[in-house]
Amino acid sequence: MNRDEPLARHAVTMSADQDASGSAGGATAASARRIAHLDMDAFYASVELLRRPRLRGRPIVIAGRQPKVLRIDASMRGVVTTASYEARQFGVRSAMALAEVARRCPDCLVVPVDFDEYRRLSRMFKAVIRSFTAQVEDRGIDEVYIDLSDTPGIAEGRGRVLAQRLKDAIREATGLSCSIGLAPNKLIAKIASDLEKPDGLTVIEAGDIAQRLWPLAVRKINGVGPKADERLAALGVQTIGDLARQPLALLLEHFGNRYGHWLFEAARGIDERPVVTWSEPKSRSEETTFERRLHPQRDWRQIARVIASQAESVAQGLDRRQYLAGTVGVKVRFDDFRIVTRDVGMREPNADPVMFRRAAFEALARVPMDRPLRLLGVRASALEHAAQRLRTGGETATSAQAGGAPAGAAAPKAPPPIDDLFSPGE
Ligand code: TTP
Ligand code: MG
Ligand code: MG
Repeated sequence: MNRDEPLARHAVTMSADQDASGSAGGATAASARRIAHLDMDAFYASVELLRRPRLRGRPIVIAGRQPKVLRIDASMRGVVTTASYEARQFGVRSAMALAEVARRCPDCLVVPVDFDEYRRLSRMFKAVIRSFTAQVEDRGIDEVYIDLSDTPGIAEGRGRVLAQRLKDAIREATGLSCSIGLAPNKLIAKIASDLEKPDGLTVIEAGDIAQRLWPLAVRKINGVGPKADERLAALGVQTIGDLARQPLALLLEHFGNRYGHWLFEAARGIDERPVVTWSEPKSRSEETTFERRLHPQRDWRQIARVIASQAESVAQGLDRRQYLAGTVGVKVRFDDFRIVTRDVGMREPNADPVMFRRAAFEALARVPMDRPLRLLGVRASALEHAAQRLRTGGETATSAQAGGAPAGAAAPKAPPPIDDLFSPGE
């Protein structure tokens, strides 16, 4: 098989969106659950202070890519990723413009961002948590949900003992502090972890809801954004307690069926979402960036070869993991950085390299090739697990079988002529 020599970079991605409303692990009774939300304190800033101990105690913000630490000045552009707690005393916050920081806190220092280091510490603290239990749901670089219901020691001191052990182990391994909220579900745990930051440990049980949650602003509920907050304020609802006093009918009238019901339950601290320890992949893709520009006509054979090989490889990667795709598409980036994508729906979800190749060529034929290009990619989406399709009685049982030769998929639409130029194994 020909190599596609001018490759600069080649990337394979299986990307997943975590879906916390899935049905995994819903067996435990809601009342019995002990769910922790753990969030690192001033995460990027705290990581920077680990290696710049002389800055401890000073107001700092993390922003920009400049080579060194600078004193804030009103001419600086950009926004704050996070601020140390010392800087927060001046009202400095995430997402604030540096010019505004200069006004509020003229002594603030600006430390450059180093994502690699934050990712390294993120992996480190999550590994510590996983040494306690595998029931961990990743929620981003500095936070997780943990289902501690079955973790040994959870019964001691309403769970405080175990939560403190977690905090101590993280501090020992990383030098960083975190805040933990421990509650019967994710909704309350998330609110709780924020109540005593930094270095907090807050336990809320079902019986504490009225006393602990109801005095708080409705905005503290993760899921009440600025718009909902505004509309609730118009109804005279400021606190979670105010919300709990609203009749269901009124909430349904103003917020619709889904969100209205959700608000009604949230105010009462009801949330049955499980801690999801794995995430269902949503797509798989391969992309290749070329060192030289490819001409849409002169380099057509190479373009076709790359697309064919990417399509086959994406299909094989899915097949190995027993996934089927309902959609296959291509991505083209032209030399002016314009990106065009085109998707083709499969008649039946499958992971058949031949079908993928045809679909990818069909998609490619829809891309107006009016310029030289720099990147080609194939992406499969609308994924489903082969086993799921068998369970739900998908008629294409044969195409869903793992590992075997692809079979039984519906007859393809007429493929573009280029398709037959490149049979597998050329
Ligand atoms: P957060 O956990 O929201 O904030 P934090 O850890 O800095 O502070 P807290 O003690 O209140 O938890 O976000 C985690 C990191 O994500 C934060 O350190 C920097 C980054 N981040 C941004 O880059 N932009 C933002 O707007 C926010 C909110 C966070
Ligand atoms: Mg944090
Ligand atoms: Mg966070």
